[in-house]
Amino acid sequence: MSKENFTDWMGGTQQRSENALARLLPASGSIPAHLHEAMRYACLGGGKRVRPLLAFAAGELTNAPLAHLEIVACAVEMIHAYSLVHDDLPCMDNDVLRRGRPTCHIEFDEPTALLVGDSLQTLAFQLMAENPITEEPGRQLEMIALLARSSGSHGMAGGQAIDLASVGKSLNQPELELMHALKTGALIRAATLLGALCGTAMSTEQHAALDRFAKRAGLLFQVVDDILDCTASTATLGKTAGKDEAADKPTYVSLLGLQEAKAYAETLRQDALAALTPFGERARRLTELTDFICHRHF
Ligand code: GRG
Repeated sequence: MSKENFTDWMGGTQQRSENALARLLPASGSIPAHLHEAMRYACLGGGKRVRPLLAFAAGELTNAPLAHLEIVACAVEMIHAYSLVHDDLPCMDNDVLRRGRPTCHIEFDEPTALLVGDSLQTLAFQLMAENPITEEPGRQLEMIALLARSSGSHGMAGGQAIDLASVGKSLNQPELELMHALKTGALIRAATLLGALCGTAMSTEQHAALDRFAKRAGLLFQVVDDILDCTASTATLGKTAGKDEAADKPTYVSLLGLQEAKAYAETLRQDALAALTPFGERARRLTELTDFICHRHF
């Protein structure tokens, strides 16, 4: 178990993820150069890398090799980056700022941004299929299927569809929870489970406990995202602040009010940490990461 403090571990893991992405993305200048440049722009040099961090932290539960973790962390981050590029398009959220820089379709052009999303998504699955990612024979297909289910219409894309359909409507808490469990939660859950699946086998009980953790952590991430959207500045977030209210989108803050939303985040943090109890000291990085997700300012 590493003795590094959390800040050093997080910085080192973010750098490891950045280096792996730079290596695994199509080379700069390779044909079609404009598309490849845009793919690298969408993935490199920004973002908190929460999903890779979760994969690496969960990998500590099962002694997962770093080489396996790099592949699943990058695959999940590519799916995430594609979702941000498509989400920012004029036909969806129509945004011009992402990670403190012009969005992909502003820096490049709309058709290229569409193809960036398509290409990042397929590259993610290519990486999962072409590289060793597990110690257990026969588990690779299960891992690829998990990422596919989490990204598609029963996961992230389905959540986005519900989100687009809910503008101007008031959702109750179970409806809001379902939307976010799919839109944001599914990929966060996949990152966590995939990280652990890179290593030695878990018992059924351990798998269930990690799944419980991942679902709570995903929801916590979203509640904090809603809080930050109405309390933090555009400069701090690196993306346009206050968009949810401006777009009349249902959020935890609009449903519960700011103080209640903060209290709910704290409850989710505690529930997530309680789910990690069976893992003992091995869950140290996941515990620290949960606190980071809860208390972050961006
Ligand atoms: C277009 C299929 C499709 C899906 C889009 C992820 C998503 C679904 C939309 C993004 C809009 C949004 C604000 C979602 C809420 C939470 C979220 C995913 C925020 C962005 O993720 P961070 O904070 O971003 O991890 P960084 O830049 O740090 O990677």
